[in-house]
Amino acid sequence: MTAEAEERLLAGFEATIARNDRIEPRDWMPDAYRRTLVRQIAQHAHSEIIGMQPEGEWIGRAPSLRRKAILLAKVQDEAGHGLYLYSACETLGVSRAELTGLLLAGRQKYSSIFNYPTLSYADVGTIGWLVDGAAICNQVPLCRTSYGPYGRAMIRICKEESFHQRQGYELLMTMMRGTDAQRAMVQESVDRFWWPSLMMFGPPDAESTNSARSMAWGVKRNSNDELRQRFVDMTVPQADALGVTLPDPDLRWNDERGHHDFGEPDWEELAAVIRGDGPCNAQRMRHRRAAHEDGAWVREAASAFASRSAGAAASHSAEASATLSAEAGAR
Ligand code: FAQ
Repeated sequence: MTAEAEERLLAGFEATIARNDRIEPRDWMPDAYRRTLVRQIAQHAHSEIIGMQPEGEWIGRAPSLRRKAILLAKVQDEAGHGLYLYSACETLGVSRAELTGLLLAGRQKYSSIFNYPTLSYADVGTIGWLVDGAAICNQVPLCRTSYGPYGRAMIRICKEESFHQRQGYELLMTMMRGTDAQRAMVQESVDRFWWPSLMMFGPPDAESTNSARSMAWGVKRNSNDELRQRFVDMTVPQADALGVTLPDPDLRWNDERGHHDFGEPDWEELAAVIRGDGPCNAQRMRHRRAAHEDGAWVREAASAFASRSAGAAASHSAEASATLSAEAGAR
């Protein structure tokens, strides 16, 4: 392609972004835009699939049939979110198998939050309330992301995440109306998950290496710090209604800013978890690898079935066209 032709394509791409229109899979896009999308969407997809582990551990230990059914449905929804996101990524020319390979080789990431253990059943409620709550804050603006397939996947995901958040809140509210031991279990769980939930939004803006470019392209619509603030402002009244304390002595309303002030998360801890040194990184990856290996026969069977069906369809259509030509010849 000539440099002039490429400039024309780039100008068209930039005009689409400036109009806030969507880029679609067959549109021309700069390689760096494609790479950014693959990086972010794949990381998001891997997070949904690895995110099934911490809560999944409690399916067999749910305290009632009702709670078991709710938890099963939630964990299954997360698998669905992963699949929509892998499909969105496939429209950029990279297959789910390749993305899984990159995750297993440690060349792609997943969210830090899933590297923390779930120590009590209250954690199921806290994950719903805080982790899905943070996910919603982060993901509602992504419904307006500049890449069409990602934005459309996010609409459905956000509806389901809102439902998950209410489910978690309802579970915690039920426990808070129970015994002293149940209330203490909720508080202990909130104490452990509060700071890691704030870290889900990524490093502070000044250290966020991708934000400026992603925001200029309309991939991200808000900065990490803006969304973190939105989450804190949204969550404080919910904590009051629930009757739990958020473990931050610096947390207070600031009249002048019209927002809550809050303490600094431990950014060293986030860096360590992203590096692979969090409490459960090794366990999560071990489990993901084992699940991938155990699933090999399903992938083989599905591929064999697909190629047999494709072969049958091809010979059926060859037979049909031979019949048509024979009939045409006879006429
Ligand atoms: N964990 O320059 P930035 C869920 C990495 S889904 C791990 O600020 P960016 C549903 C980042 O990749 C949760 N790594 O990066 C659910 C980058 O490294 P790279 C997942 C992190 O992309 C609920 C480097 O640090 N959600 O919860 C994290 O502009 C319950 C520098 O960071 C999404 O993926 C982190 N927390 O902003 C499921 C949402 N933060 O890639 C089950 C979509 C940063 O250059 C149960 N993603 N890093 O090597 C996003 O919005 C963005 O990618 C951010 C990071 C905001 C996560």
